[in-house]
Amino acid sequence: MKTTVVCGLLGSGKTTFIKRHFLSNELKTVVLVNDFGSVGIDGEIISNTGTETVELPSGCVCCTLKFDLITTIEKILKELKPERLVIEPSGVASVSGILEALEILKFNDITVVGIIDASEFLEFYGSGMYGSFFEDQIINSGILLINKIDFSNSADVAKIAATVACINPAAIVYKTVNTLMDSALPEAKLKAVRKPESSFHFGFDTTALSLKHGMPFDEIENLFCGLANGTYGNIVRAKALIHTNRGAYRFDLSYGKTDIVPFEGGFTRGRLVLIGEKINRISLTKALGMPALHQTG
Ligand SMILES: Nc1nc2c(ncn2[C@@H]2O[C@H](COP(=O)(O)OP(=O)(O)OP(=O)(O)O)[C@@H](O)[C@H]2O)c(=O)[nH]1
Ligand SMILES: [Mg+2]
Repeated sequence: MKTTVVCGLLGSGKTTFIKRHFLSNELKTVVLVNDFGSVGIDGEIISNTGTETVELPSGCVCCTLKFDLITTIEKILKELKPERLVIEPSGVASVSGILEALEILKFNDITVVGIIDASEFLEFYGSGMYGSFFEDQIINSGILLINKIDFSNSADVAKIAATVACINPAAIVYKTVNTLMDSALPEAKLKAVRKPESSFHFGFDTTALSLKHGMPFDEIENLFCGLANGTYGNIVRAKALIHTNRGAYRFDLSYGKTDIVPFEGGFTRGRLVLIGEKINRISLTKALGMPALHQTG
């Protein structure tokens, strides 16, 4: 069985990549998603395209979830018998932690695709605010996409490419918009798992709220403005699937930038998931006029 691990920081484009590259594949594919919220949204987005999707509940795969990851994969192999397994870890997970779990399972046909958000990388990498996250990602990625270059300029993209080449000269690098590559995915099998010099763990807080049908579109749009400008805490990422009074929409906020797109296909219940620091749940639930569905942290 072929295994592809698609890793990258929150909102870099992992789900976009999976939707674009694996869903019309001739191989029987199962996607394992480990989203950051307790009621993940990515699983629903991918399964909506008709692909078998399994969700691994939120958490840090490098720590407590390693055992869960192994048992979930064993179950997938037994029950679904895929020819290809695609894993999307959460945007705060350690890819080497996941690869160690795959080593325990004795997987030997693994490709790691690392997605980098070109609009944020230089600031985040330069400031060191994400510890060894990027080193962990880049040293283990056979293929690297410098994505969201439409939000960046060519000088910065060149700087990112040079930085990445210094950390992992062997990686095959693409510069992309919406993870669109100008060629088919090349062969780049992982030879050995590499651990960064130091480990990392993020102390982010997550919240999930359920949203009722028919909520006014404008209210949700305003809410996302508030989420982007700090009204509800330092929100680094927010995702929602909502049945608004104008139809079903996906709202997607990543480091201050919001995407709002109509959502084709059904989903069970409207919901909003957030990750960040000092999330102000009281004002958030008040703004929505809704009780909290689930809260962590
Ligand atoms: N402008 C622009 N937007 C992009 C690009 N790639 C992805 N996006 C958008 O960025 C948002 C986040 O993309 P996702 O694919 O959900 O990112 P992700 O890495 O799966 O996010 P998490 O799983 O939450 O960590 C979505 O609204 C995408 O449509 C790009 O190259 N340019
Ligand atoms: Mg995703």
